[in-house]
Amino acid sequence: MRNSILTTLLASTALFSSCDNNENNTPETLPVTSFTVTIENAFTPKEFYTTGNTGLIKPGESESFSFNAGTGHYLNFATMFVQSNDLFYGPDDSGIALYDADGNAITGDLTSELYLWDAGTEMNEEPGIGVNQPPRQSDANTGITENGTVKLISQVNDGFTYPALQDVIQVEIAHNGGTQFTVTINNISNNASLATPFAPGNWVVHSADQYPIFKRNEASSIGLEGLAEDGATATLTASLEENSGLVSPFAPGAYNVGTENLVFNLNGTASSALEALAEDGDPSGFENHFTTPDQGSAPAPIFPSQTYSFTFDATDGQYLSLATMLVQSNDWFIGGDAINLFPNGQALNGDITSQLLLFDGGTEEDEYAGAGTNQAPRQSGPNTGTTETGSVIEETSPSSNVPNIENMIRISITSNASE
Ligand SMILES: [Ca+2]
Ligand SMILES: [Ca+2]
Ligand SMILES: [Ca+2]
Ligand SMILES: [Ca+2]
Repeated sequence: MRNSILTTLLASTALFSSCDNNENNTPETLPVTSFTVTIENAFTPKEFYTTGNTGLIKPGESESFSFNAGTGHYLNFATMFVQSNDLFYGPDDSGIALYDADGNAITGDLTSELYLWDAGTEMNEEPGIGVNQPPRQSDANTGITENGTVKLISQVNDGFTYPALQDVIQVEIAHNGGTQFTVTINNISNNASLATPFAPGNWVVHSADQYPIFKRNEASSIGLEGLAEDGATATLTASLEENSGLVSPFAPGAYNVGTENLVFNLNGTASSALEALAEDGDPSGFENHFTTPDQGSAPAPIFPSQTYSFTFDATDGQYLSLATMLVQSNDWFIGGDAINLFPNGQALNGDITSQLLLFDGGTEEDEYAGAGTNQAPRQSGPNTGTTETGSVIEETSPSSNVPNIENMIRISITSNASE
């Protein structure tokens, strides 16, 4: 109570004195300015986690691709059976789970999970013979339009005989440790009843109940049509790339206003309060928090386009420090380290995103963002992960899928007139 009376007295004194004559200001009569800070999750929503391409794989050749993936992730891919009109090899529409029910990475031969699919976009001709199949057609997208749906070739009665899948394609997956996998597609069709190249294709890592390339018994997308008829992947690639990438919430965080940063000590050891904030999004060890999204009524993380906001009073000579966990990490947080609230004596106003940095709390070993088993969305409980005995440092080399700060978060500050 005494504090608030004092503040009011100082504020009114300040108002009068600033009206009178600024040169008479003493530290006790500095104007009090009210600030509102808004923190917005600026990630662009994405449907899938990561994606890439495969090239032409001729009989006897192989191609490998690598990616990071976490529990809950699935692999999907498609590559054309070139000696056909619109057939392709790939897993079922919902993909292949990359971890088993116990959370162990899958490894080994995936061939038994593959199928030969008919995209339903071009009338089938006899494989290896048809004049509208890529080795013989006059141009791309040549053939009789089918207006069908994507079906297993075993459910298409076209009267033709196809080489046994296991004589044509063999796909293996290796777990390289951590969250990294390598998939190898082997074209073994040299000794099959019909040898065929595999055309350039697409792969994508996604979540459960997603159908990034096609859906069984539904019409093919334009992108899949290009892949399946001509190995023309540009459209599907553009669509998958636009819809793939890291997306992370930000967790409830902490701030302080004063002459020094009481939230984190750059190059110092993290406090237990900061450790909980950075590893588990728990700011309860700090005096000042922002916990409830403006769009909600209870403490929660903010998802893309959601915001936290908080208001405080400050006087010239004071600084704002804050921290909010990048949830798809082990102990990374985005922070402001003593942001001057009165640069050149003027109250700070506007977008101050450029004053934020990504920090590593130095308390837990880092995994690939969005995939690590010990990161908040996937870990078995708080404070789970390999202990790191480091300092709070700026994280200048995060995993390659982490966007620039301005594509993750936006922070603005509004200063109101003196009270
Ligand atoms: Ca067809
Ligand atoms: Ca064709
Ligand atoms: Ca770390
Ligand atoms: Ca952890």
